[in-house]
Formats: sequence, C-alpha cells, structure tokens
Amino acid sequence: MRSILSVRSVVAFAAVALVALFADAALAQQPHPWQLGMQPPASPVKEFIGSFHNMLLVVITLITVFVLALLLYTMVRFRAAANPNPSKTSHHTLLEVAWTLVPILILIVIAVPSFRLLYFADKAPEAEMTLKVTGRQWYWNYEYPDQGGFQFDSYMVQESDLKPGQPRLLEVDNRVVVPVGARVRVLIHGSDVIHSWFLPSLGVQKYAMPGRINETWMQVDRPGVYYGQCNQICGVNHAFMPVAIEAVDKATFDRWVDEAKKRFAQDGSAPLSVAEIRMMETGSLTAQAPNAAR
Ligand SMILES: [Cu+2]
Repeated sequence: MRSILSVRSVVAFAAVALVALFADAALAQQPHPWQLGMQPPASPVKEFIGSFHNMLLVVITLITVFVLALLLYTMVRFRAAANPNPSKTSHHTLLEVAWTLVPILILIVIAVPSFRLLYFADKAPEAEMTLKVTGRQWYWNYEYPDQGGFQFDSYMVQESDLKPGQPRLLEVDNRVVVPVGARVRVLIHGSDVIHSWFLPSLGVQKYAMPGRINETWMQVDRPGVYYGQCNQICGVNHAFMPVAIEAVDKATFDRWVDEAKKRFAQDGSAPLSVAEIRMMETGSLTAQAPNAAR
C-alpha cells in the first residue's frame, strides 16, 4: 500500500512539474537569471540544434572522462616509485593506427548530423511568406514584401517607459508579428555596419551585412513572444537594439497586416500591436484612434 502511495505521489509530482514546465513555456521566451542550458526550442531548427547539442555533450563527456582516466592511471601506475626502470619503447603500430582512426571516426559521426543541420537551417524551400530584416545603428527595420510591402522601425523601449511585465533591454515599441506554424523566409541585411539578428529560442542567428542579403528561415511552433538581440558588436548602442517576435494565429495576423497597411497608407505611423487588435475586438479601442492606446 505504501509503495502504491509513493508511486502515486511521484506521478502527481511529475504531472505538476510537467504542467509547470508547459506553463512556463507558454510565457514570453527570454533569458532568466541563473538559467542553465539553452532556452526551450520553439522552432524545428532549434529542436535540431538542441538534439545536436545533446549528442555532442555525450561525445565530449565520454572523451573527457576517457582522457582523465588514462591520465590518472598513467600517473599512478607509472610513477617513479612504482616503475623505476621506464620502458624504452617509442613506437607501437597498432596503437598509432588506433589513435589516428578513432578520432577520425568520431569526427565523421559528428560531421553527418552537423552538415544535415547546416543545410536544414540554411533555406526554407517552400516558405509561405517573407520577412525582410534590416539592421541599422541602432534599431531594426522590418519589411513584409509579400503582405503589401509595408515596413516599420523597431526600437527598444527605454527603461523609464517599461510597462509591468515588459523585460528590460528586450522589449521593443513595434514587435515583428508572424503567424504560428508558417514557414517564414527571413532576408537579413545591414544598412550601415554589420549587425546580427539573433533569436535563441527560434535557432536563428544571421549576420546583417551591408551590401549583401543573408537568408534563413523560421517557423514558430506555438503562440507567444520571443526575445532576441543584436549579437554582433555594431557600435555604441549595440546592446540596445533587441528583437521581439510575436507569434499569433493566422486570423489575428491577417488583421494585424490589414491594420498595418492602412496605418502606413494614412500617416506613416507604426502599425497596431497585437494587443491593440485584441482591444479593438473587445470594443475598448477603435480603429480611428489607435494612437490613444499607446
Ligand atoms: Cu549590434
């Protein structure tokens, strides 16, 4: 009876832990104090990166433990006191072939998934939409060429302007909005110096180079807000040009695109945020006075 109870309590604990895990995963994706390991994956590329990382961790742990064991064995077994007449052997054909071949085999084992990952992350052959990202000193510009061609700038929210729940140094005035589950081709370039568009939980990290367009892709698996940063030193305000992506369902995305197109056609101001679109649906905000909510 007692053992059944303990099994039950273990199952209950596991269930609570799982719920907590998924509840946490539904929150905004950003770094946390004392975080260990990488942020939870939210895209197929990041899933792949995670499993590749875990495989490498096993390989490197085995190698390190093996070398450490060899060192300890050698230090004890062949110490001067235990081994007063050292061997004069300088060559051992089998051993030399082995320590050449085994590392080659290990590298091949690593290279196969490594190249698969490189090619997987490189391009999305059947992308549903395109996002153009331009790095500037010191903010990002986003363009939706196949959604009407509108574009907008995205600046960091200053610390004094942060609203409750907005992360310091990560929140922006205009988030990138993408539909959940859609394959998004991302074209990245820089208009002044080299920047880098980095979104840890989506497995995206690409240089934004002047005079060149880099391509990658992302597919956000679940709704939420995902934070990233510029991670190529680009000047004095390098630390203050974060990236924020909001993944929403297709219907909300389409409404956001409609509003964004209208907004730019009218006065060139920023598009409605997803929060503002939701407020419009509940009637607490009208399309005519969008700036009132800002
Ligand atoms: Cu930068």
